Amino acid sequence: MKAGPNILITGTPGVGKSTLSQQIAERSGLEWVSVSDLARDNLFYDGFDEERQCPILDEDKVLDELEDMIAEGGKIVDYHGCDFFPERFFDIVFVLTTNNTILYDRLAARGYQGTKLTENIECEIMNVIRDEAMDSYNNDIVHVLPSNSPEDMESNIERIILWIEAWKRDNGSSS
Ligand code: DAT
Repeated sequence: MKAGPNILITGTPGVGKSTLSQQIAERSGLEWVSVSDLARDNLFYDGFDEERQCPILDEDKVLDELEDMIAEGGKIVDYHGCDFFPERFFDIVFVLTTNNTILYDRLAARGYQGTKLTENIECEIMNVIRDEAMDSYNNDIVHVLPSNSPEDMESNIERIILWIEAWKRDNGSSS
């Protein structure tokens, strides 16, 4: 039996995935798995993207590493992409979205500039990750959540915690 549900938190960089994932992990006891950190710590890279000045993710190595974790259950996986995970990995998918002027300020504060900044803002305006999630998973399990303010963050945390508790009740998990 799985230790808990497996949850995917996705969205454009800066929408609040890691903040939300960390909070849910603290409050629920589920384990937060940041795919970016996993890749960085294990050097799961396959070359370097000169244009974007960032390493290219080795998706196969990431998936190999995630396979056992997902089988165990109770994982909150956070990544700014979602089409390369097998559909069976997740019980539910949350796509965070942020108003583009707010996102601009967050990414600028993070030091993003030039193409990297505009590409990410365009990604959000064009709903790229939302559409990717809708195309990759059963739409019944994909939920789009606004993440503009601390109030949004709090209500998203509460909503997801309630969902986790319901999942545990329905699946007979005592933890
Ligand atoms: P991500 O992991 O999606 O890249 P993050 O969790 O690092 O994003 O958040 C980026 C910054 O924005 C960080 O300073 C926290 C802030 N932030 C995130 N979600 C927010 C929200 N709903 N309201 C206010 N600030 C938020």
